[in-house]
Amino acid sequence: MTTAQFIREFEDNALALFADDLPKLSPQQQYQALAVTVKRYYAHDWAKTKDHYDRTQQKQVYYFSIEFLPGRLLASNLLNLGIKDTVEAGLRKLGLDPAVIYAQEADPGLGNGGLGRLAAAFLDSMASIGMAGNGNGIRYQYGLFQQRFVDGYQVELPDDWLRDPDMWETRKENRAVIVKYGGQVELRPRPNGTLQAITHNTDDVLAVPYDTPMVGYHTGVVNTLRLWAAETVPGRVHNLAEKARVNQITQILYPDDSDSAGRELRLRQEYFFVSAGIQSIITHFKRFHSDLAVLPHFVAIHINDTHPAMAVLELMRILLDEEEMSWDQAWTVTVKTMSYTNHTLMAEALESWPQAVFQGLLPRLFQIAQEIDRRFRLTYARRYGELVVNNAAPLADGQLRMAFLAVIGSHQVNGVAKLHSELLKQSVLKDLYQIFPERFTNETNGITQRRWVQIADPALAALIDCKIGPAWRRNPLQLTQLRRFETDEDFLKALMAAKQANKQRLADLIQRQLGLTVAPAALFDVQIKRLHAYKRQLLHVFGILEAYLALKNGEERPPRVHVFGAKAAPSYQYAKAVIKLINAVADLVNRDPAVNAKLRVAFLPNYGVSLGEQIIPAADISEQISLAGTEASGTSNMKLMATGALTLATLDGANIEIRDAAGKDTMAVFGLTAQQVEAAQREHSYHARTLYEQDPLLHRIVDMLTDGSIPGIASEGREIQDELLEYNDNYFVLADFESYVAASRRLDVLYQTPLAWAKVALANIAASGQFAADFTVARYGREIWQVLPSQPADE
Ligand code: GLG
Repeated sequence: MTTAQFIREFEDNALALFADDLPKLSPQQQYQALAVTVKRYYAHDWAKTKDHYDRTQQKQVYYFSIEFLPGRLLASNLLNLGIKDTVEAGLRKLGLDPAVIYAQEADPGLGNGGLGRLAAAFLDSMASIGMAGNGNGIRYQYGLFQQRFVDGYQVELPDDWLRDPDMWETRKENRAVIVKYGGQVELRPRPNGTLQAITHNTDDVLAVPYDTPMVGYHTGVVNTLRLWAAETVPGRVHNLAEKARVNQITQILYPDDSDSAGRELRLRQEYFFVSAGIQSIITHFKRFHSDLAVLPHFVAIHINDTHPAMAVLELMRILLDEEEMSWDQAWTVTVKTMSYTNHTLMAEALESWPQAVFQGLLPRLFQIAQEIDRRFRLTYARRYGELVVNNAAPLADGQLRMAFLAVIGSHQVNGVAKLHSELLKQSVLKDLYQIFPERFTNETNGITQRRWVQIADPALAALIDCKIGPAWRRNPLQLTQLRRFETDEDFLKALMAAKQANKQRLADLIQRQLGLTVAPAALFDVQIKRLHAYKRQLLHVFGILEAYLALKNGEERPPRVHVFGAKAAPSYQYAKAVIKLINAVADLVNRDPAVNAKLRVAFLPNYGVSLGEQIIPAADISEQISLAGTEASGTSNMKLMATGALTLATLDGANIEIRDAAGKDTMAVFGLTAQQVEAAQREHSYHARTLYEQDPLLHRIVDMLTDGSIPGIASEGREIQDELLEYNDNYFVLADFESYVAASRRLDVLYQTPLAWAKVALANIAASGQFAADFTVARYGREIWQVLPSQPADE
């Protein structure tokens, strides 16, 4: 395609859509016309890919996830289609600014954080390595709330992301299915002696799929993300209240990835996309096969975290009740089809449902769960003893435990980083690990360098091309070749200059958004992730206060800008208190002329994928400071290293593997190890108050929370101080403080020698390739799904 061709098609589409010439349209209309133009460039490949899968009957993966955070798709589609440069040149020729047009697209906030972003990255990667993989989830009408700060407090506004039409989705009315809730189950004997379950008086909801293309990077493969919307069943009488109840199912994303206790609507959501997804898989499968026993040869269903764990029950239901399989056969098929990823050790995130709630909403599924439970106990009690079996069974203490159900109903179970996968076996899943050791495996998370480096940091990408050619764009492992240039001063200087330009852009954004001036020459110290006690943004704040006191004391420090991005779940009071604290400390520091040439704090509101694209390329320091043993993997650690930030970290999650890859001296490591934390917890040997009493600096900082030195945090300061002193500091902030400050100071020292710093930054970039999600999904394919990457035949 030439620029001229593109311009002609773009102008035609604009005219057809809006009956006006391009220059007269609003940027949003221009964006829409551009999206329509781009759609035409992949439409053929999308149809061809589906057709190819049907004809070859290769095995397909269905990735079930209650969250997908794809980010804006325009630039990514252009990049993956290989026409980004051509299109941008065309836009400029027309006098349009590509950045302005890209910004018109709503960023679909259909997820909370790492979990949802990982799911989206996997889809991008599957298409990009030519793997037959689809997403299955929910088309939320409102995404994760938009965050504003009012007087330093988080305020949540609805995210009406569909106000302008989503240009990529296609409504597939002809693929709608009916999802049934409630009712009474009748068991009728079949002639062959088995029982048939029929559920009467169900509450029926129409599930309508919206398909979004997942365009592969230069592969011609276009896979599908299928998101389901709830509607009333046509032709049935509905009053307004009923209608509202149905629409509610897919109205909002739960803004809390760690606490979904007892929420019936959440349970409805889960069954909604699980049932719709499985029904549509089976219907499609039956177009080509008559024997459901061979399902696992053609279909792999992945349970992403526990939310879709009832997929085990729903597939069993269909095989037993609709396909008339025997229990044993249905169970064999189900276990071979399912696999499950655990994403957290946090107890509150291991979903369980009160039996009565589950049974009321999904009576037939509950019967099946009971039968799974009965057989599980019967099969393993003798060998492993009552205690182990009771600890591991799906039903106990009036609860249905979804993680256990997922393990029992899957042939493979994985954690998301080496440490996490080990800890799973020792803690939350330890009893099931005894019974099914062969099922447990690790698949360390990954990221898409396409978005985080190629799109978000084009200057760095171009520099890399200059040295090692463009092959890394296809195969990020090639980045290791950059090591050869660690003594190439000109290159190191160029790297730092590119970083500097990115920092200037972020400084401009901070100026625009917060009215705060920051110097791009300062160290940009970044922590971007959900606000959670275990992630310890509080430790970062304590580090800032340490520097504040030192500067007030006349000490010399290289200038630093602390950049935060974090949303707190609206019901998570402690997290919101920390948000208020960060903003209050920002006010204190930024307004104090005695320190503010050396120390600034910028808390940018509404962190999400798009803001991440602006912050990440500008980071010098990546804060990955969770209490060891609590962060399953982390993925911002990988994104930040890929654009050359140095990691300040505990030995937690994937930090450990990052250090192993980049080299010991490339990371500023501090703090207790997971083992030490576990021992301290087991032996109750940690006493936060003693530390507070013995360490004068800590004492001073903890006191600042309540003595009025930080204005505006009377109640929040008290709450946080109580957590530290009265509740014995559950996340060991005080314990790790001293070594945190020491590690952070080592980075100050290194920054004094720009070339030494640049060398470490380069080592990080060079080692980042192994954390490409392309490799992660290829491993899932080999080890879990038995689906290999393959390109559709070019015809
Ligand atoms: C989880 C974990 C993260 C992990 C992510 C993706 O907390 O450590 O990187 O999943 O596996 N709830 C999450 O975001």
